[in-house]
Amino acid sequence: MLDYFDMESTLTEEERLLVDSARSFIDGEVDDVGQHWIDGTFPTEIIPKMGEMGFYAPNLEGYGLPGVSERAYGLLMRELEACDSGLRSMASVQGALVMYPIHAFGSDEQKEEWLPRLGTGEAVGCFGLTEPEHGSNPSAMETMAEPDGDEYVLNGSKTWITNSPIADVAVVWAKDHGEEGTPVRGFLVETDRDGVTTNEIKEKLSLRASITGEISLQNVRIPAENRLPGVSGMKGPLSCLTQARYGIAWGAVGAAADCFEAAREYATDREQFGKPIGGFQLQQEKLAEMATQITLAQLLAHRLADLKEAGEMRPQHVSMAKRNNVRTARDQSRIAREMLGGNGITADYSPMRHMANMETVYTYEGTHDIHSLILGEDLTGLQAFQ
Ligand code: TGC
Ligand code: FAD
Repeated sequence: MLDYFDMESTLTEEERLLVDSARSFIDGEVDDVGQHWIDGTFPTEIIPKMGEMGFYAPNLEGYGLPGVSERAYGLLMRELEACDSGLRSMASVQGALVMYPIHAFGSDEQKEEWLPRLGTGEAVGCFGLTEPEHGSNPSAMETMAEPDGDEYVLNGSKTWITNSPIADVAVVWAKDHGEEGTPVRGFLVETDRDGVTTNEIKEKLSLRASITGEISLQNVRIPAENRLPGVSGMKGPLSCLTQARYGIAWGAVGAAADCFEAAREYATDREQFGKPIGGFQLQQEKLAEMATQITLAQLLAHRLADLKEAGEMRPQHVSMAKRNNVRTARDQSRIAREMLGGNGITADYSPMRHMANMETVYTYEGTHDIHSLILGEDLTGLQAFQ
């Protein structure tokens, strides 16, 4: 993988081992991601294998979790997304969006019940924040939880939920009508409860090797102890997003670097006008720009890891890195596709698949625009969302 400034030499032994094991896992276990992408399927047989490898929430401690460095977690996301954004999404949702809130805000019973099973991939989780009418502004959500004796009754609908059709448990964010001001709270909802349906959203033209669905909740009764006790308000879901966005900032580097390698290899092999196309100045300029932009994104990800390790990372740092690195991957995958000519539009090569995936990655976990506004507010003190 492109490493122009030799950042790999700064990795610890543990981090290097994790990169190597992720690469050999992908080579050995992920058979044909291009075919899954065409078919619109996820290779579900690798879900427990990814658990065995310690790919879910590897940066968390306890409950059998590896507790690796934040950089190692980022590098893992990079390796997974170099294969396909669908693999990184699987790990992001399970680790950062389901296990993290249980770990950070759950009761001891919730942690003991779910973290070991989610960590091994025996159980699959999903994260329900977005609603049909409330995407970028989730604080306007309509899903509600009404207390009724020692239970809650949930009503509402969530959409665009990664893995909801195959999930055993959903972390559902809803307004708690039992509390003054109806603050947003997290609820653990087992998907086999009466009143839960999780229809799949089919025929996506992006992130095809990932399962996406809705969560419909109609008078769903859950025990009151299924509420996450440790957090109240939008801070709950938003702090999960910070963890996942950190992984995306790294993942985008992997997707872009994979496109770069495909373009470089093609440019040295493919001949036109009697010589490899890589010998023409126009193609060299594209490779030079691609390598530069990917290197900048990679350096940003490494610095973000330093800040996270030191406990100095702010959500706005993550916004800048997610925003920049995904834009880089989106732009550079398109240039790589272009360099492959007609072959570039087939699934035999990765750039167009990554390019299509990046439309989702540019949109989820806060759209590019929303991250501009988060940065704009931080830089001016003036809020421009409304
Ligand atoms: P706001 O009033 O700004 O803040 C409310 C409280 O939350 C705190 N906070 C954060 N904490 C941690 N991390 C963050 N990123 C945080 N952002 C804000 C804040 O300090 C405050 O705390 P406190 O103690 O004062 O209460 O919140 P708001 O409701 O006005 O939100 C602003 C906005 C627009 C930035 C936010 O809603 C936003 O980020 N919108 C984008 C929505 C989004 O990203 N949705 C993602 C859905 S999940 C998904 O896409 C998964 S894809 C998974 C995959 O397949 O990989
Ligand atoms: P909207 O919010 O309606 O935005 C539409 C356009 O308006 C965008 O370009 C946006 O940038 C712009 N816009 C919005 N507000 C402003 C503003 N104030 N100023 C300027 N421009 C603005 N969600 C989950 O909860 N869990 C998941 O697991 C999950 N997985 C997903 C998987 C996929 C494949 C996809 C596509 C999405 C997923 N999402 C998930 C949802 C995702 O987070 C939302 O799509 C995203 O937050 C944007 O919301 P929206 O689609 O409703 O767009």
